[in-house]
Amino acid sequence: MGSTKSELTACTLDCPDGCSLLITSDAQGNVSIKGNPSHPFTAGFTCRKIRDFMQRLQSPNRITRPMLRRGKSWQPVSWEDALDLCAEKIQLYRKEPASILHVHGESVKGALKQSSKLFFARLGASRVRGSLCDAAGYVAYVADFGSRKNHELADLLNSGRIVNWGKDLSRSSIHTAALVRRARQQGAKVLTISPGGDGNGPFSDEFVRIPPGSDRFLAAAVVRLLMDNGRVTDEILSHTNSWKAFREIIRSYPLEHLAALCDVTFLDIQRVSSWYTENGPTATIVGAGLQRYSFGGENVRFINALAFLSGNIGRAGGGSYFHLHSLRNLNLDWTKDPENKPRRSFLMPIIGRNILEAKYPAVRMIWVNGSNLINQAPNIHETIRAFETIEFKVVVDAFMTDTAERADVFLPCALMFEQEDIGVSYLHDFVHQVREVFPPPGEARTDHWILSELGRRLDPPIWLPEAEDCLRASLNSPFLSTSLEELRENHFVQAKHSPVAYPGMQFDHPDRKYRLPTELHEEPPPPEAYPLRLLTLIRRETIHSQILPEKQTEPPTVWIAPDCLCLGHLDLLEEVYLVSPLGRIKVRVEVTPGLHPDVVIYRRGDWMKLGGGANQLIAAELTDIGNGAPFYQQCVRLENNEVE
Ligand SMILES: Nc1nc2c(c(=O)[nH]1)N[C@H]1C(S)=C(S)[C@@H](COP(=O)(O)OP(=O)(O)OC[C@H]3O[C@@H](n4cnc5c(=O)[nH]c(N)nc54)[C@H](O)[C@@H]3O)O[C@H]1N2
Ligand SMILES: Nc1nc2c(c(=O)[nH]1)N[C@H]1C(S)=C(S)[C@@H](COP(=O)(O)OP(=O)(O)OC[C@H]3O[C@@H](n4cnc5c(=O)[nH]c(N)nc54)[C@H](O)[C@@H]3O)O[C@H]1N2
Ligand SMILES: [Mo]
Repeated sequence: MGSTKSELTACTLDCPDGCSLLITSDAQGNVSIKGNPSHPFTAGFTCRKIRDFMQRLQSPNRITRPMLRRGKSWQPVSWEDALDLCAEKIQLYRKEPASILHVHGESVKGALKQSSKLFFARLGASRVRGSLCDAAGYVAYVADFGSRKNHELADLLNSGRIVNWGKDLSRSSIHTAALVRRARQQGAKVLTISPGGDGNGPFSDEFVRIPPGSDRFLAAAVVRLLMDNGRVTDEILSHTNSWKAFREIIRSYPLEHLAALCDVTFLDIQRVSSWYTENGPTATIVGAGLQRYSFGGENVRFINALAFLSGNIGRAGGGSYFHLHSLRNLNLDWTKDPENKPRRSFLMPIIGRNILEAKYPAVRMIWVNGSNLINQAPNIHETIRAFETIEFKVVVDAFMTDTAERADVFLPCALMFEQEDIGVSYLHDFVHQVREVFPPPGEARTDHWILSELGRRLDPPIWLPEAEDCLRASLNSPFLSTSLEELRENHFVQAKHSPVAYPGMQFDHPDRKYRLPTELHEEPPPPEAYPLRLLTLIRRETIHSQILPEKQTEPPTVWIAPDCLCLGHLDLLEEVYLVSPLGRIKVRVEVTPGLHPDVVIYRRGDWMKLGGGANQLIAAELTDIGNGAPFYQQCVRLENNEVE
């Protein structure tokens, strides 16, 4: 019998909050995971995903031995045999290194996690680019501001008004939600703009409901009103170089037309306008949902234009918040190939099509770590077809996911709390020591160990730096002043950044000026047979597709509005299918008040093999900028029986 033991570590899930954690194991072996009470940002609380994480580490469905495909079944093999086979295949394919494709997902954050990129860069293998997450929004910000920076999040406490454009505060970031709550206690007011049906009720004073994908028209309408009322000052205009072209676009749209495009009243436009011009300063929070559209980048750029032209950028209490780059505070030069070999790249949002079309050379081997790409990228069946053309497929994971299922070799990885790393966040500026609190179970190993062992088997070998050296090199950043030893001692350190982004409206373009967007595209109407928009949103209790198989027992639930037109012809007591031109999924329908009538909500990440997999229905396309995935552009219908 041991005694109670507490250890500090940090979360490496793909979540903005990146919590500092206190893990306590008692004498009976019970483990509790709590937010670190002495961490300035985590402030002693954390979310359900973490509190339940031991269930994931200890799941009976977790796989902890390497396995080799034998026809339709799997055969456990030793690490020796598994790695020898992988080495033999890499030797074969490296004659044409572009025939090897490395897919590294978004799911695990951390410095050491980046070492797989170095391994495949040294091989000269093909890589992925673009993103399934926030690329359209991110690139939109860079286009506007010249870089991607937020105010320190606590600056929300200096705001008089906060406009939340579609971030689900109740689910996606509980620490942002807590700060918004505190700001409201101090008198700030919050307006949420979204298609409704989200968890923002308790965090908002007012709402404007808009149809999906129409934010840019609402923002443009408010700008038009500001212009018409002479509210755009010369002082602000002196900080941009693209006013004339922008003004022409806005002038070419009458207010009534813009109002019709986002289905709001003149009063709504006035209301949003007052939110940006009275009782400020006004902070703008931009969610990731509204950039998952064909014109997702444009949606974000028009919102930013409104924040800028109303004088709410570059000042305390103002600012426009979006995801930051999670690795911005580290130095990752060590992940670059010293020889800088040329590499072919594949676009993540259209990866299936890209693989199928690849020639000279075709993709012959794929290595996937930290990604459930078949489940999470659009058009599952195309991605599967692409997988099937690849001769040798390796998936490093801990569960038999929709992706792992289709591998030739499955390699079991260590998970969070089972490996040392440096933790980062795409929201706050703390950098954390991540401790190995539990030894990896069975034969599970870290990605770094796996690739180091594989590299030494190659001829010529590929040597990865020791794990400690990767961590040390990562800390050698202009934003940090800590050694690895100090970080291990102190558990976290705060990177140095200005608390207000772009003070004095000095932007990061070479001429220091802000860039306004110069195009505004109208939204194509939905095809007649598919009148509803499919919003595949996050779940509160899990991250992405990391849902335990033992918990996926029900058919997926979808939510529609009480005034959804489809209710006229749908019998909810019969079987209901969610249908797009790409396929159909049997679902359970629930009605939720407040949701826009043109919307179906599906909480994403459940597995196709267990009856889920919304990406079966979603077409693989690209967003206007940034090579993101316009998941929410997808139109669908609900029906009882297949229409011939
Ligand atoms: N329909 C639809 N799909 C979407 C989106 C959407 O809006 N709509 N948005 C998406 C967004 S925001 C994102 S960020 C992406 C996320 O998509 P992915 O990056 O694919 O994320 P996960 O589903 O979490 O899959 C990660 C896998 O890595 C495994 N894993 C965990 N830790 C480790 C480790 O240390 N090593 C290795 N080798 N594996 C590990 C997990 O078990 C899991 O199976 O997909 C998105 N997909
Ligand atoms: N619990 C949990 N937390 C997570 C994650 C998770 O899987 N689970 N994933 C993390 C990751 S990687 C990401 S990217 C973030 C995503 O976090 P969010 O940005 O909150 O992401 P989504 O759920 O994709 O979409 C959020 C909201 O967008 C709104 N929305 C949809 N379309 C529109 C539109 O056209 N206009 C407006 N104004 N609003 C719209 C919807 O109302 C929805 O509530 O969350 C992170 N945090
Ligand atoms: Mo994401």
